[in-house]
Amino acid sequence: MKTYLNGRLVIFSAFYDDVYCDRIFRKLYNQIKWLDKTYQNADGSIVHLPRLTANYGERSYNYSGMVFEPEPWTDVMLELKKDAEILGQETFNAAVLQLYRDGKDRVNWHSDDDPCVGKNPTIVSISFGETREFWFKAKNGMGNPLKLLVEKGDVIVMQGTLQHTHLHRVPPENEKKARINITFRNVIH
Ligand SMILES: O=C(O)CCC(=O)C(=O)O
Repeated sequence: MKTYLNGRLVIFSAFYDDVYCDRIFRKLYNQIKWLDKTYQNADGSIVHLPRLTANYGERSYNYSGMVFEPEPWTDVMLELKKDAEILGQETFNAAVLQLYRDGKDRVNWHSDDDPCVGKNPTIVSISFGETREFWFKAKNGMGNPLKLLVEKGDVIVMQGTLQHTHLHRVPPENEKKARINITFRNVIH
């Protein structure tokens, strides 16, 4: 276990072994109802998110003025949620999933400070598949950005004020295979 950013970012490296990771990756890849979401630019053009996404759990997830209705928990998701709740010391009622199909897929700088998860949310992030860079930078521009390499089976706990003080991203990279990330969240309103 390693901590960063004043202990608000905790990484449990290789929490799951390779055999488990490969089995869970295949199940999630095949069972999750992956969505190719689009949004409209200011000029009216339709843009595809540069990754596939899904929402699971008991509560709808509300961000950027859009509401995403969840699919019900699957057995695999419930299995992972149990671990996430132990590591995060929190109960979770929602999950956001990302499927990066290759190195071109990415998520740009943002923070998971959506009002629906309240102040100082604990978010537990679990990754399977390809290793990808995961960057953090302070919203006030202080200090150097932090680059981590997240591998399959790693579990990251983000907590305290982190979502209010920092942004994170998964940048595009060359020649990458697929990666799946799940973030467990507690929606309070
Ligand atoms: O893929 C990741 O590791 C991060 C995903 C993420 O930032 C998000 O779901 O908000």
